Amino acid sequence: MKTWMCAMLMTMAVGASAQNPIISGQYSADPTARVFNGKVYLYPSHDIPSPIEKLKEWFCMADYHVFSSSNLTEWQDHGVIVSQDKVPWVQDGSYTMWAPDCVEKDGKYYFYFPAAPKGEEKGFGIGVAVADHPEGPFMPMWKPIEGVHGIDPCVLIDKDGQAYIYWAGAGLHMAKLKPNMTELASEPKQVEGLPEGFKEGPFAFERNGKYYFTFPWVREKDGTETLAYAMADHPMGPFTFKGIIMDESPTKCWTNHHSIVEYQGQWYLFYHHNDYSPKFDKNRSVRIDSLNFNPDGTIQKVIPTLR
Ligand code: FUB
Repeated sequence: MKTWMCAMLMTMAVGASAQNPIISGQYSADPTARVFNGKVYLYPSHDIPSPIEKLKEWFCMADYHVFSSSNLTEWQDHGVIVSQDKVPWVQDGSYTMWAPDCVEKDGKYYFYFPAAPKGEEKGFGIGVAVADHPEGPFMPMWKPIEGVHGIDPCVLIDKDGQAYIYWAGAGLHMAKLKPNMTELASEPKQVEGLPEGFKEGPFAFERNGKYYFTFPWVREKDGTETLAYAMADHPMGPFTFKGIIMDESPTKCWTNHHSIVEYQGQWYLFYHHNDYSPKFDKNRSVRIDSLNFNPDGTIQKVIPTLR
């Protein structure tokens, strides 16, 4: 039996787990964790073994699930919230529902997700689906956000209510969002002050008046992704590079992708490795570890908990 099949059967029987990886019964990647209504909601990508030849060795994702937990141990799967065949602008059968984000503004939940748009041979757009509750039902907009070409959206809402969107295209980009959360309010700007090397998966957050811009970073030729960060006094920088949050994956998963959230007084790093699919790193699984800050606001390195 293939490795992934064994892993799926085993974890389906086990159900929710207190150990890493935290989601069982399906592959999960690119986890964005958000605290809504006193619970942690987890919006990951959903890796599947590809049903089409073209993607047999690549990422393959047809939909998104959302999970919630109040103790970070037992996770409830609320089921599919958005799927490729229900989004009017997404290319049929493209399996490109990559890393998402979800934020709340004025009682509405905005789910941001990248996918391949209809009529385009290459490239990604970023769309929005809107709901009244964090678990949906989410209603996708008719078209992707104009002016945004790329993957891995992250949205930060500042204390004054201004929302910013960050994404990965050719480089990492950022722009202001209009109050409707679905249109840009400023021209996209490249994020500067970051080191050389491949970067994607931006995640921005605020703590004690400092803005953290965190991102997967390949620091060495032929290396895999580390997680790294920069800091600023404003959501759009200028950012100063600070260092590494997590080293390359011990399981040799080429990608890592993360989010950072405070819950009940403790900060956590959500990220992924390929624990359930050691031989194929495009079938990943979400993990959590505690994350701590130094008194000057810099981040202490996180060592992945193996189990
Ligand atoms: O999950 C597909 C892609 O892999 C994501 O968009 C990247 O951040 C990487 O995790």
